[in-house]
Order: sequence, then C-alpha cells, then structure tokens
Amino acid sequence: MRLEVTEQQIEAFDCDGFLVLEGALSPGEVEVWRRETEDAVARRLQAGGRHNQYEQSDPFYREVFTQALHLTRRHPGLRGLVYDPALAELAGRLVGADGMRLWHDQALFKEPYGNQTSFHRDTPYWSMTTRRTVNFWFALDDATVENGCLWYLPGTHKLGDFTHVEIGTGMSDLMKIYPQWRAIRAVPTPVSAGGLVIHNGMVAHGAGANMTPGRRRAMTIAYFPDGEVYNGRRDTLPEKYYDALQVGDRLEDDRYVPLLWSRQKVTSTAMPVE
Ligand SMILES: O=C(O)CCC(=O)C(=O)O
Repeated sequence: MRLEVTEQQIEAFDCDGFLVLEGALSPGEVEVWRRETEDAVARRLQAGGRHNQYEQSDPFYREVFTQALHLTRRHPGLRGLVYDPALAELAGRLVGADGMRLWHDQALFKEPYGNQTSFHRDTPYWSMTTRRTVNFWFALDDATVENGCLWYLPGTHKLGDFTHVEIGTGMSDLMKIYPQWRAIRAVPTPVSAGGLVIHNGMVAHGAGANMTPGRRRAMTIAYFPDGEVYNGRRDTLPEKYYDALQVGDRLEDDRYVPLLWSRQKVTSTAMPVE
C-alpha cells in the first residue's frame, strides 16, 4: 500500500474536505481486496444482515448501489484492509486526532445503469457529532465520470450544521437546506482502480449515475476520533449496544467501535460483535 501524503495535501484536505491518492493499492492488492469484497458481499446478500437489497427497501435507493455494511464482522478476510493501522493513522493525521475508531466498513457497488448517489453528508447519519470523521473510498474498478465517480462541493465540511438529509431521489435535496451551495461548482474525482478517495464526513458529496454496462465497485472505511460521545442517533451499530448507551457516553466499546490506531493507547484486539 502506498500512503505517502505531503503537508500540502493535508492542507488541501483541510481546505477542500477531500483528497485523491492515485495508486494507493498495487494491482495485486486491488485484485485481493476486490475478491475479498466480492466474496463478503455475495455472502452478505445470501445470509442476510446489513445490506440494501431487500424487496421492501426503497426502490430508488436499492438501485443507487448495492450497499453492504459491517462486512468485517463476519468476513475476517477483509480485516487486513479495514483494520490496517496505517490507514487509521493517516485518517488521524488528516483531522488532527490522536486516535481513530472504526465507525463502519461498507462495500458500495454501483451496478450498470445504477441511479445517482444524491448529494449528502455522512456524519449526520451517524451517532457522533463532530467535523472530524473521515471516510476512505477505495476504487476497485476505474471510477469515471461516466460510471459514477464521486463529486464534491469543496469546503462544505466547514459550513452548515448537522441537519440530516437522506440520500434521496433529488440530486439537490441537500440544497433545499443550504440554497447558497447551488453556487458552488462540484468537483469530480475520477480515479483508477486501486486509487483512494478520502473525504471529511461533513463535506457534501455525491456520485453520478452509472451510464455504462460495467460495475463501479468501491470498498469504504469510515473512522471517527477516539473520545467522541454518543449523540442519541441510532445508526447501524447493534441495538444492544445502543440500548446500553446514554447520550454523552463515550463511544469506546472495542467490540463495536474498535480503536484502530492510537498515539497513546494499545489498539483493540477485541472480536467484533453483531
Ligand atoms: O459510492 C457512492 O456512490 C457514494 C459513496 C459515499 O457517499 C460515501 O462513501 O460516503
């Protein structure tokens, strides 16, 4: 894995809210992680658990992508990527944190002629309120403007509040809350297979429809800084964990939100719990 990042790139990430690292994975690594991700997604769709391909799930959203979450819980083969401390350390450097925990991993496969991913922000979906979450998006295929690469509204991670706007059918739904963002020019981030697109969880982003007969597969890892507290919003962690939490409690149970990198503490070896 090639993760060198210059001070200039860190500054650009802070300013824009996103960063592209071409060639983060070697061709051999892409092959390995594509195979592991494919395998994990196929099993998830068969065995059940968190994914969006249920008959009763929203018909538009089901066709935005095949989304399968928390794959490392049942598919240890993916932990070599998702639990890699070098990745979590880079996430920590980008937002100036001394430790990073895993929020979730998820595969996002935009299938041929899949719908667009409307503009949204990630953190308002989640159970902590901070402008320092980080999402790593590994391209497992070349991601192009034609097949649905990511697009960003630069600088929006520093704007607005934590109002939650779901990924819906309208590309500009988010701009009903923030009309002034319509004036911002969106930036596409085409990237070759093996490239890594990193964003701050508060930056507004989306992806175009997949206008090709090929798939646009990605594997993603979402991190949050160690020390963040529960904000009362239930997202995708197991209900029994949420039942045990009070608003304001630190999100620090390694069985659910493992510490993947820390400057001071010993990182987690806890087995994940569903
Ligand atoms: O892959 C996509 O289409 C959207 C990805 C995204 O929104 C994310 O990873 O936060």
